Amino acid sequence: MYGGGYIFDEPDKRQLKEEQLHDDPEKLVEFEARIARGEKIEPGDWMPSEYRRQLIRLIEQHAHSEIIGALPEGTWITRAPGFKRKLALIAKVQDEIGHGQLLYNAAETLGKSREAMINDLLSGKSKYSNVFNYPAETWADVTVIGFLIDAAAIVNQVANAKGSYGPYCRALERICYEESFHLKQGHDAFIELATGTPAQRAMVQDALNRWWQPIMHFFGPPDKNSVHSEKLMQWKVKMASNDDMRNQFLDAYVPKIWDLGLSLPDENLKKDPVTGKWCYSDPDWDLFKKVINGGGPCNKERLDVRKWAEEHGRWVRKALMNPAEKTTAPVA
Ligand code: BYC
Repeated sequence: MYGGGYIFDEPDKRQLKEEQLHDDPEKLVEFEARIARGEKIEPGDWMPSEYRRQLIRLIEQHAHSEIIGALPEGTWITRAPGFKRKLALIAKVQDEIGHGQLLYNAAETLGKSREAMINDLLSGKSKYSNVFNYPAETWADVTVIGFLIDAAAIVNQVANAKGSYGPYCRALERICYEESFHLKQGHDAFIELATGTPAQRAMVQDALNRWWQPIMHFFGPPDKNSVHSEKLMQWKVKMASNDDMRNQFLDAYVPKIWDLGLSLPDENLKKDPVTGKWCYSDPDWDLFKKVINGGGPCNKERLDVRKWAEEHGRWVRKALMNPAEKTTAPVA
């Protein structure tokens, strides 16, 4: 347990039952037939232990990404240019935390407790999206996150909302409505800079140059190196491969960036007129591995902020769980 167990003292109460760890071959055939018919799998239904394990891994990582993802933009709330941008950013950051809640709820239906998930995030056992381990240095970075990272997330989530696990799909549908608003405000702020003064254009170009590689990494390793895609696609958890999602994103958003007269830091980026697929330079996959395994520029800072929040929110959780008990805020 993280930090010697002083954040959450409760053990995971919803351990998987022993019998669920051994898959019955007949049940597996029926389960796969249900998936093939396009049926949704619900929490009480029989499912192979590997399906459960994979879903917990993926949904939990997604939930952590929302919570950690709120941090780079959150630091800009007080510095957002003007009242309108501040209001939109406050609402967006609040939405992202709400997405985390929806996703933790969905993962809990599979038998892992919220406490265990948070502990795994804080101890570094669980991953979260690579993109949130980079600093948001300028206001232009916030516009790139709101426009392009939300766009990338939408490509992934619109596809996977049609997947097989009911609670995850329903959470994704709701999240996509809100992300569409985030994308619109991000696009609007991005256009404002791209069509602004030379200094504003230079600032947004610089942000694009720095964020492009992390965005290419966002969709995961190339299909040939993806560990989980084959099984997840067979079970309709992932509805498109990493490369297909990356290609969909490039198709929809590269023209919008070029239309604004901005460039992307990849001279090989172009659409192949014959295959309709985008060609690009291979992003640095060693760097990707380093970042997702704790070695990015902001991994430590991000987890330190979450640890601080858990520690300083402990008395609030205690008060909520035991309203009759006298609880006081610790003296700072
Ligand atoms: N970052 O076999 P693969 C948002 C890991 S938040 C980190 O292809 P898979 C927002 C992968 O976990 C929304 N790790 O994996 C919030 C695996 O490692 P493990 C973020 C990554 O699962 C606030 C290994 O690499 N979206 O939008 O088949 C503000 C092998 O990869 C990444 C989601 O979280 C990565 N980018 O496919 C603004 C979507 N990519 O677990 C915006 C949910 C790969 O074996 N996740 N890895 O140790 C997914 O859809 C899938 O997990 C992925 C990867 C497509 C990302």
